[in-house]
Order: sequence, then C-alpha cells, then structure tokens
Amino acid sequence: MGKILVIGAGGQLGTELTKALAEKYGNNAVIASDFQDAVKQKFSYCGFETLNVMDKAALALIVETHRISQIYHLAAILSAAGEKNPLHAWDLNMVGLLNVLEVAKTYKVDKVFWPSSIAVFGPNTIHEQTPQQTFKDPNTVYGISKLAGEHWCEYYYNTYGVDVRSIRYPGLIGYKSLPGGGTTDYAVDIYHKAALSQKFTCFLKEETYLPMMYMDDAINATLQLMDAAKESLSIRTSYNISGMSFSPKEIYQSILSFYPNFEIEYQPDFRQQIADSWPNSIDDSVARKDWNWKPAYDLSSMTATIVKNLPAYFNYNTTK
Ligand code: AKB
Repeated sequence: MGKILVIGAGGQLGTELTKALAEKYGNNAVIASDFQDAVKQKFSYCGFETLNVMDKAALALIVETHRISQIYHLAAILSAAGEKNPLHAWDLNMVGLLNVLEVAKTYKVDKVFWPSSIAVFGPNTIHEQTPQQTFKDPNTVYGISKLAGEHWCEYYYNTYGVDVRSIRYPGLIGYKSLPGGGTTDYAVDIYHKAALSQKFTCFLKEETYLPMMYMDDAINATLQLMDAAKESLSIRTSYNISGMSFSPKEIYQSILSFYPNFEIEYQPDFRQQIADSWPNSIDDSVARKDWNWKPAYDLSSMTATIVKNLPAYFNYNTTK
C-alpha cells in the first residue's frame, strides 16, 4: 500500500482522523496537509506538506512524490462561514473536490474519502428520520456544494472507476479542536464555556433539534466505510449516518449535572434559519446494512467524556 494523504488535516475532523489513520497504518504511512503552515506543529508524528487544494499541480506533485494510494479530502468552508462569502465557499468546496477527483483519476489513487453533510437536505426534506433517498433542497451555499459534490463523486465512480466513498456527517462534537464555522458548532463551544465557568450565549433557540455525533463515532464510521468491501457499497453519492439528536436545552441540561452553576441564554441569529432547514433526525439503515455501521455514544456518555477530558486538554485552570 502507498501512503495516505489527508487534505485539510488541521481542521476539527482532520486533527483526529489523521491521528487515527497514523495509529492504524503507522506514522510513516500518513502525510497531513493543510493550507496553513502553522498547523504543522500538530503533526510532528507524521509527514506534513503545506497545500492549498485549489492548486491542482501542487496536489498532483504531492500524490506523485509520496506515492499516495488513499486521499482523505476534508478541506471545506462550512455552512455558517459559507454564507458570509458564498462565491468563495462555492469555489473552494467545488474546485477543491474536482481537483482531488481529477488527480485521483490521473494517478490511479486506490480510494478517496470525501465528507458530505446533513446540509444537503433542506426545508422541504422530511425532517424526522430523514431517509437515505429523499427530496433535497439545500438552501446554503455549503449544502448546495455538498449536494453537487455527492453527484460528482458518483459520476467519477461510474465513469472513471474512482473509488470515492462518502458520509453525510451530522454535527461533529469533540474536545480536541475548536469549532470551525458550522451551524452545529454551538454544541462544541458550550463545553468550553462550561469548563471556563462562563455564561453561554446560544445562537439557536432552545428547542432546535439537530442530528449530532461524538467525534470517536465519526472517526470509526470513516475508517469502517473505507475498509468495507467495494461490492458491499450500494451508495456512491454519500451515506446517511446517525449518532444522536438533541436540542440546545438538552445538551445544556446534560452539562448542568457536572457544572450546576452553568448558565445559558438564547440569542438566535441567522444560523437559526439554517438549522431549521436541516433534519431533526436521520435514518441510517442503509449504512447499517451495507457496512455494519453502529454508533457507540449518546448524549450522556458524550458529555461525561468531554467534561472529563476537555479542561486538561486545553489547560483550562478551573474548578467546577
Ligand atoms: C455545519 O454545521 O456546517 C457542519 C455540518 C453539519 O456539516 N457541522
């Protein structure tokens, strides 16, 4: 097997996925890459290349030089950040993906992973237990780029045989990196405010349900999908997966049992409209059937794990 390239390794998912890949395949098998040279220090345990995925020639050179056989392309502008500069978000999300698919085709890369999102769904999608195949009318530039991207992935698989695999992630919650411009990010930020004994101002209403997942489940899902036999995969756009669903009020209550003085207030902003257009819960029966997907964490086990680990991880010097 050749080496594994992670593009956008410095982000929330990349930070943990790169580590998991290095643990699974060995430090020397993994090349982390990011457009920010500054994140290099996070990846002293594996290889690192500074890469802007918009630069196709630079990407091709890395793939050729390191004999890359798997690419995990995670670089993207998320939903809330994308609305602030829609054309730039479209450019980065689409050109980046097409560069990866083209290079994978040219250099016959064995497998590509590309994350899609629950943002492909929209206001007229069924909101409860949203099925794998259903009506989609995304209304953010991020969601539109993810939906188009899913079809590009399927096209490259059907037309050129590029083995690209994808998951529609719900909101991902971990304690090892800070949120990065998403609508679900309140559910990461809230743990930091609790650990710092600060009041939390939530940008969504208290009853807003969204599909969410603890990071370890998301990493396991990704590794499992990439390990699955090609013949078992019936979906070549992107798989629905589900972890848990909760509202701001429910995550707040789960944190209260560890930090009884923790306070929250609600000041919904433009992200409320994005959240309202997304599903409340996801039907992931196809992923369960095709590659045995099953999550391990619910809200209470996730909160217990994060509350235990986050303060020390970020050197927060606080008492509960
Ligand atoms: C976002 O909120 O934009 C992301 C996502 C659900 O894809 N976390």
